[in-house]
Amino acid sequence: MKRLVLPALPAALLCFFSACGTADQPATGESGNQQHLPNIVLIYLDDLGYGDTGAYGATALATPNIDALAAGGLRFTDGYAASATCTPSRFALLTGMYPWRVQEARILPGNAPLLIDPDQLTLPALLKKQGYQTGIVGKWHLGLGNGNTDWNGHIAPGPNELGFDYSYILAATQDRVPTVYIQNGGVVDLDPTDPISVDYQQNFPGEPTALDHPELLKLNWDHGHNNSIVNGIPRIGFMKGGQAARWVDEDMADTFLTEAREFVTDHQEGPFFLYYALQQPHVPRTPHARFAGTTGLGPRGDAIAEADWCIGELMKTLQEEGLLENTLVILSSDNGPVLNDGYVDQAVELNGSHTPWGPLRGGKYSLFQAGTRVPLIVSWPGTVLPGVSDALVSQVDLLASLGKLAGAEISGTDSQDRLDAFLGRSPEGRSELVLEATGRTAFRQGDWVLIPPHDGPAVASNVNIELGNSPDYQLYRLSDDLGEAHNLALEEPGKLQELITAYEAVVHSN
Ligand code: NG6
Ligand code: CA
Repeated sequence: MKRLVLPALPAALLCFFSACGTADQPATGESGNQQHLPNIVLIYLDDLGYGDTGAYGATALATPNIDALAAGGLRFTDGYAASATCTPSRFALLTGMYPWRVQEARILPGNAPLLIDPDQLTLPALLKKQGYQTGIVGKWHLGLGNGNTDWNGHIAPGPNELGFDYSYILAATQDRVPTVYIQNGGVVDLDPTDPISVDYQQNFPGEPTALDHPELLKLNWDHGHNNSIVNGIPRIGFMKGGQAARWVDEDMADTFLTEAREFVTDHQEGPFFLYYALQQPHVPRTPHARFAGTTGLGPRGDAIAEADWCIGELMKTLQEEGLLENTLVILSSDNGPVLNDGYVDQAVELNGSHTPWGPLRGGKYSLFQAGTRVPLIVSWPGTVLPGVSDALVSQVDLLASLGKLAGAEISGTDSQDRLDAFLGRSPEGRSELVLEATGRTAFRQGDWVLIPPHDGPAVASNVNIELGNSPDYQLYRLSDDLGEAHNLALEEPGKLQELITAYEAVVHSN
C-alpha cells in the first residue's frame, strides 16, 4: 500500500465537506463554522493492559478517574492497538496505515530518524487542515531528524513537521536515551557549554554504565538496560552531557500534566487536538513520592495510580474551562501489559491477584489477544451516550473516523471510517483486522482469530509472556474462548481455510 501524501490527495482521496451540521452531527470545515467542531483529546497510555483498570474489571488496583470516564462514556470491549509494541502502534495511530506494511516500523532506538515521511497524511496534519490547533505532550517514539541528529541544535523533522503546532515530548521511551524533554524541536534547559551526545553502539570514554558502576544504581536492571546511568537508573543507549536538561523521572508525570493542561487552557477557543501520551506504566516505573507505595502492587501499580490521577486532573481542567460538552475524549493504550520488562522493580513479586491482561492470553509483544486488545474509552458528554460497545474497532481507524468528524473523507488507507461505532451510534465495527507483534501478524475476522505459523519461542523468557508462536496454524473462536485456550484449527478446517484466504488477501494487498 502506498503511503498517502497530503498534497497529492484532495481530488481523489480527501474530499473536504462544507456541509453544516446538526446537533449531533457537528458542522465541518466550512470557514466560519469551525466553532462547531469538537475539541479532541487523545489520552494514550504506554503498556496499560486490558485488565489494568476498574472499568475493565480490576479489583486489586483502583483507577477511579479512568473508571469515571468509562462510566460517563462508551467503553469498548473489542478495541485494538495496531501492534503489541509501541512504535508500530503509534505509527498506525498517526498515519492510519498498518505498521506491518513498513519494515522500519519496529521498536526504535532513541536516535532513530523520523519514521514518518513529512509528506505523508497524518492525523494531526489532517485535523490542522480542518482548522484544529494541534499539540502533542508526552511520549513520541517515532524517530526524530534525518539520522545523525544533533541534539544541541534544532531537532527536525519531528512532530512539528507532521502537523503538530506544539510539541513537548520525550524522544523515545523513558528507558532510552536521550533522557531530556524536547519542546518544538529544542532540548529544554540545554546548556550549550554541556552539549548532548548520544550513541547506541558504544559508550563515551569515562561515562559510567550499569555494568562498570553498579554502585551508582538506585534501580537495578534485569535484562537489557545496562548502558548509561541517568538519575541512578540504567538506560538503553549511551549518553553524555546535557546535565541541566536531564529530566527527573519522578517529576515526569507532573511535567507532562502541566504541559497538557496549559495546552488546553491556551487553546480553549478551539477547536484543538491534544495527543496526551503518558509514559506510564512503561519501565522504568518511577511514580512520584505522592504515589509511591500507595497501591501495594509496587511501582507498576503506583505508576498506574499516578496516571489515573493525571487523567482526572486533565478532565478537571476541561471541566473548569467549560469544555467537557464540546470535547471528545478518547483513552487507550499502545499495547498490552508486561510485568518484568527489564528492571528489578518487583512488578512480578508484588502483583498479587491483579490481572493486567484481564481474561485475555499473552501480553505485550504477543500475538495473543492481550498483546493488542486494549482499554478503549470514548467520552463526550451530551453526545456519546454512556454504555458498552462490543464493536470491533482499531486505533488504525482513528485517522479516517476523526477525519470524518472534522469534515474530511479519507479513503484508500487501512484506516476505516468507524465514527458511528466510536460515537456509539452503531454497534457495527470492522469485519476484519490484522494484528501485529514484533513483525509477526495474525488475523481477526468476526468472532474468529487466526494465528499463522511463526518461528520463534513460544514464550519470551525474559518477560515471561507467551508470544503466540507455533509451527502450526492456530484458530480460536473468541465468542466462547476469549482466553484462546482451544485451538480449533484441526476441528474447523473450512473455517481455517476461509480465514487463511482472507488473511492472505489483506497482507498481500498493497
Ligand atoms: C524492549 C525493551 C523494553 C521496552 C521495549 C519498548 C530490553 C531488553 N527491552 O527492547 O524494556 O523498552 O523495548 O517498549 O531492552 S515499547 O512499549 O516502547 O514498545
Ligand atoms: Ca508501549
